[in-house]
Amino acid sequence: MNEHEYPDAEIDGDFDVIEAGEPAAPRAPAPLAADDTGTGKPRLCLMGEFSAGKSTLSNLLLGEAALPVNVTATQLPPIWISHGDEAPYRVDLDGEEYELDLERLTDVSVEDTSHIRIFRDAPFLEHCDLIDMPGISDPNMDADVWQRVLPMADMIVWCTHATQAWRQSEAAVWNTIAPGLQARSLLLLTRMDKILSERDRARVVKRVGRETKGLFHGLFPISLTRAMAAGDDAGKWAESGAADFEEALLAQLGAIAEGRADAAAEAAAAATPDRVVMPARIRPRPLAARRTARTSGHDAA
Ligand SMILES: Nc1nc2c(ncn2[C@@H]2O[C@H](COP(=O)(O)OP(=O)(O)OP(=O)(O)O)[C@@H](O)[C@H]2O)c(=O)[nH]1
Ligand SMILES: [Mg+2]
Repeated sequence: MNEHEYPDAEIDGDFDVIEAGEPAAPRAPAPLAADDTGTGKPRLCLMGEFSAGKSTLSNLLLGEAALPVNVTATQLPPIWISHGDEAPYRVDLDGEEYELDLERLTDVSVEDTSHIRIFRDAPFLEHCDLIDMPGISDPNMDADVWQRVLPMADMIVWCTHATQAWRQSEAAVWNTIAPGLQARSLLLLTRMDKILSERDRARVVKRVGRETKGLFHGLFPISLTRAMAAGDDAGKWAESGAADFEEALLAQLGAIAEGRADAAAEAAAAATPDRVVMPARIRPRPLAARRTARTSGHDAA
């Protein structure tokens, strides 16, 4: 919680606010999707209702606008952003890849596109791949558009609009998410700056905390616009709610990456006995064979 901006939520012992504790141990690394091009990093999906702040959050994390500004108001497929400077491309529903001119993103057919891959040199992308999803209940957007990318997620940051937070439509979608993935994910209450009284801010945090208890690893109220405007001002960054959220997010991504590393190490360890046993089993044979041959030779001599 942010002690500068939402003190009530901390002081009043009545509040049932979910705090981020130790990063949840990832239960199993998500299987790599067939069309994964494999950076090997955890994949963080940004989800929520349309206009909840997903793309603003993506820009905040990257420190730059991921896409040209002229396309922000258009219907876009999931935008999968990885570290690097490769050329962007579009992946269709069969996994075929096509060159893409980002200035002509508006021409992309959402129905025929699984996702768009773009690459940025942002330090945040050293921790994970970021997938900016279209809104879940956008009336102009079929649910398939985000559902087909969802199996690739290792972690979700769900953005919910503080002034109308955690609607039934959001809860209904969240119910379809695997419990292990839920437990690794964070809930972000965006647009906290739109709630003017401290009491009302505390109230919404309390209510949403209660309604989502056990469904997320942590709940974080934030003003994305104030976080954007904070620049290098650490006080303003913390006041916006961004500092606490960033810390929890990086801890979760670290835990997921470690889980993957552990799983890879376990797989390697499981494979090791075969590699050790095989030569040991094989080696004596030629030795035995040579001895037999020598023996036979000696015997023969
Ligand atoms: N005041 C305020 N405005 C915000 C905040 N977060 C996002 N916005 C604004 O809300 C509008 C929509 O934000 P986006 O980031 O585009 O939302 P989105 O979830 O990506 O929307 P879709 O991709 O259309 O589903 C933009 O004008 C943002 O500037 C916030 O915390 N406070
Ligand atoms: Mg968006």
